[in-house]
Amino acid sequence: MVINRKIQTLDEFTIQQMRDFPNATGELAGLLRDMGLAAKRVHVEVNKAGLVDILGDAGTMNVQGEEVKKLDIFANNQFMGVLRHGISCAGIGSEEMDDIVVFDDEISMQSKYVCLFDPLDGSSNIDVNVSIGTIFSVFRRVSELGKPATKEDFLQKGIKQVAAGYVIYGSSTMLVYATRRGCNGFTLDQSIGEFTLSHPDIKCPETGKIYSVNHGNFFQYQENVQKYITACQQKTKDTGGPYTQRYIGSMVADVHRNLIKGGIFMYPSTTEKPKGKLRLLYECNPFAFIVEIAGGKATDGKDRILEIQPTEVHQRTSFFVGSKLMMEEYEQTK
Ligand code: P6P
Repeated sequence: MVINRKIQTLDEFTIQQMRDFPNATGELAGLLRDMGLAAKRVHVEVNKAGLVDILGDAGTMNVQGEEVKKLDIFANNQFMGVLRHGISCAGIGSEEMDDIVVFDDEISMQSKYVCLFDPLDGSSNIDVNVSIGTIFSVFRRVSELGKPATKEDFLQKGIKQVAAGYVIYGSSTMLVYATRRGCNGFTLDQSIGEFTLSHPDIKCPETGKIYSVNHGNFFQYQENVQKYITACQQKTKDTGGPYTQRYIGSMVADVHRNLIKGGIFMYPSTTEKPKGKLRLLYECNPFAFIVEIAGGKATDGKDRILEIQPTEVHQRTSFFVGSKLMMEEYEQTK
């Protein structure tokens, strides 16, 4: 019987992926579905956030008499909650939590995976209605199953990720995730309340004409970075340009646009932030994995992001990510 599935939901897609791997236990597919469920709940709140008068500011009571939580705390609780109550995750690391949170119930301790996430990146942009996002990274544990997850499970090189993804709460809400089998995008169809496959097999264009960087920090950047930015500004039709500068100040939105259209995103180290601003484990590693799977590159300005050995959960790094040829042009700028 041929079933004509024009619209494939995230759940159907992850189950199909399992069918292609008969020995798969379904834990990773289950974890990804859990992330999709939390994302739908966050989507609802993010899209109400504009109605502050009804909802009230964080810390106040809303019209229903419920305490209004800051959206990033709300998002954190949603993602941590679905993972804690699922059967696929032994613990989490979050931008909102000082240290890792180990799930020490029997079922969670048997789980193969741990997850790190930034539950709501760019949340300062909510008040001005700019797109924001969730970023997540999944590792297979290195510690013994049946026992509590350990710090070593989280401090693995990015190359060891089994999956990584993000949710962008924008003009539409999309969930994009990558495994070694490819990178796929799902758009939330609110008429059925499901993420549906809208961007199959995403490939990052080998080159592009968009460069994304905060020009306000220009004179704090290292000389080679300044030279590359100036070269971008000097591009003409004859030298592969002209380039356009696009910087939203919300990493998920900037990197998503460049992943789809081609481009380079840079958050270099500065004199004020010599180690960079962005977090390695739950911002740069996941995007580096996603963009590499899609054919792009990601470095800290010198070394491949995915080869960096983490030493702490919240460590920062400088970050360059995007189209392969644009990244190589940057790397050749001395
Ligand atoms: P700046 C948002 O606060 C964030 O963490 C990323 O989403 C974004 O790319 C970056 O900081 C923007 O930082 O210093 O340019 O405002």
